[in-house]
Amino acid sequence: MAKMEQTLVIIKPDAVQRGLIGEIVGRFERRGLKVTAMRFEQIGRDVAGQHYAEHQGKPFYDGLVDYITSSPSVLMVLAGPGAIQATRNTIGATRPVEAAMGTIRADLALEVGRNLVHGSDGPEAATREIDLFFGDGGVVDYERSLDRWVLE
Ligand code: IDP
Ligand code: MG
Repeated sequence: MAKMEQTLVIIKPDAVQRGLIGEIVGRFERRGLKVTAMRFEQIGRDVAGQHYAEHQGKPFYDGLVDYITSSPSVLMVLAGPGAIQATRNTIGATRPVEAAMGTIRADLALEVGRNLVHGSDGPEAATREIDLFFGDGGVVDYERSLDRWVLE
């Protein structure tokens, strides 16, 4: 079995406004990923700046912060074997027109600046992002009774 991991997902403001929360959460759930934290919140500019620090100075940065803070998001932690890569693959490539069919971005989005969902891009980012959004608590460790049918 791949290494057990946790990853941070943001269902971004465009997905919330378009009524796609259930569709997106459902895809992660059906894949077998376990929800270990979930919160509904409008992200502030300060936290957005910390979250997207690696993109500071890029031409799209100001627009990105405007976008992610424009309306509420759903913040989630997902757990499972290889959860970071599994989540990224479920989301699809950054540019929706280049994303593989069957991914969230290919199926439901067109523009890079309206690409619906965020997933941590590696173990270091996952740790940092989970701490940024859930450092004060909210991640719940629990047994899921169906796990023996999902995990070897
Ligand atoms: P990722 O979300 O697939 O990890 P990143 O390269 O980390 O992609 O970029 C973070 C977010 O910034 C993207 O999801 C997208 O919303 C936005 N973004 C990235 N590149 C562009 C761009 O060229 N124009 C507008 N927005 C962009
Ligand atoms: Mg990224």
